[in-house]
Amino acid sequence: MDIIICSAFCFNFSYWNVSIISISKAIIDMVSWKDKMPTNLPPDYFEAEKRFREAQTPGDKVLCLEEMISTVPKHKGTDKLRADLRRQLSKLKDEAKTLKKHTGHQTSFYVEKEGAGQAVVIGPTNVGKSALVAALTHAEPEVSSAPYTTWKPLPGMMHVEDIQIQLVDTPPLDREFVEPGLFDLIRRADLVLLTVDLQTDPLLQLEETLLLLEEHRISSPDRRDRYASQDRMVFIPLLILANKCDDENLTEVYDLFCALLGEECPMIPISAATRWNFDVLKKQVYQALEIIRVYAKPPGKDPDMERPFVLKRGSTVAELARKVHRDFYDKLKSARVWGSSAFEGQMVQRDYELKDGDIVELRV
Ligand SMILES: Nc1nc2c(ncn2[C@@H]2O[C@H](COP(=O)(O)OP(=O)(O)OP(=O)(O)O)[C@@H](O)[C@H]2O)c(=O)[nH]1
Ligand SMILES: [Mg+2]
Repeated sequence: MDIIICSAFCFNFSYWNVSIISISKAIIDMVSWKDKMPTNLPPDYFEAEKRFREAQTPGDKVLCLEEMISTVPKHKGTDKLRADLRRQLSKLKDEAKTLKKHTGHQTSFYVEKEGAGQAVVIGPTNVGKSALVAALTHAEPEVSSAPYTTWKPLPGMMHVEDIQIQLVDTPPLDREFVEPGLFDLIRRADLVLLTVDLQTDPLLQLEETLLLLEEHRISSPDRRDRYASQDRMVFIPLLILANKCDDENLTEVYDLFCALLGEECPMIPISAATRWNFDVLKKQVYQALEIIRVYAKPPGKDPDMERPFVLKRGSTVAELARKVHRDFYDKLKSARVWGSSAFEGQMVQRDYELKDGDIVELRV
């Protein structure tokens, strides 16, 4: 087993070495673009560029680069920049393909994001991660009282009101042995659901798991102030799920657990077995993802209230337009908003910040 782990590590290391060199080269190329950049790039471009720099894998970098390209205005002054970005994109796509071909084991830890956000369910063995994913989605992971049952990630979609959020069941996160690739999976996620077993020393489980994450430079934004150096740290929103809270006696245990822990992290008591408190869990997952739902209304027609557009909290009318269609983003003149605006159907500009539940009519 030691030999397998060791050779897996060496292989990983040599892969990351190559990958880090090519990613660094991509960043150096990006810096040299900066000198020639036209001044009229929108703020979205710089946000996508920031995410590009922070992205950990070629696949994630591809997504960010595509976003950057979509935000560059089309005119003579940006021709060179767009060509350079496209060249980088095709290089990174090749890299992502090579990674898929050569790292058979790691690819099972690359879970394509679907729905409004990806939440990974992590924690020590036997805390009920698989039971939770099975109870909240249509996925069918194996649930067993035997430890170390799950050995690869399994995604499922959880309905929350009118949207779907992806939950990913994962193998145990344990100091003895962690599946290679699990930390990369966590780093790519939008939300971490750290699960502990309320019936078996939850405090120790929580502390151990947070420590393991920290050792791999993963933490939550609430804990950001603790780190003098935040170099190469990834901060992902985190909720603690205190599972197996099956009856009233256990809610007392939960209260004690909260008292011991202080106000530190947002925590939800639940029971995968009885499905208790799932409504609260869903609401908090939705809030922690920091997303909003916006409903598009074609001019002169009713809004489509069945399929909302999901945007990051703080998004503007222009960002909605880009989600609807690239042409809308380019040609958008104004919009009318029902919901957060001062009066119904108020005319607003591209930079108007939308709120959850808004109905928007885009005018081109
Ligand atoms: N009483 C009780 N038992 C639960 C609950 N959730 C899960 N279990 C039981 O806990 C055991 C472990 O559940 P799993 O879902 O397989 O645990 P896991 O965290 O996925 O374990 P690994 O795959 O080994 O990491 C099973 O016997 C489940 O039936 C719960 O809410 N209450
Ligand atoms: Mg499991």
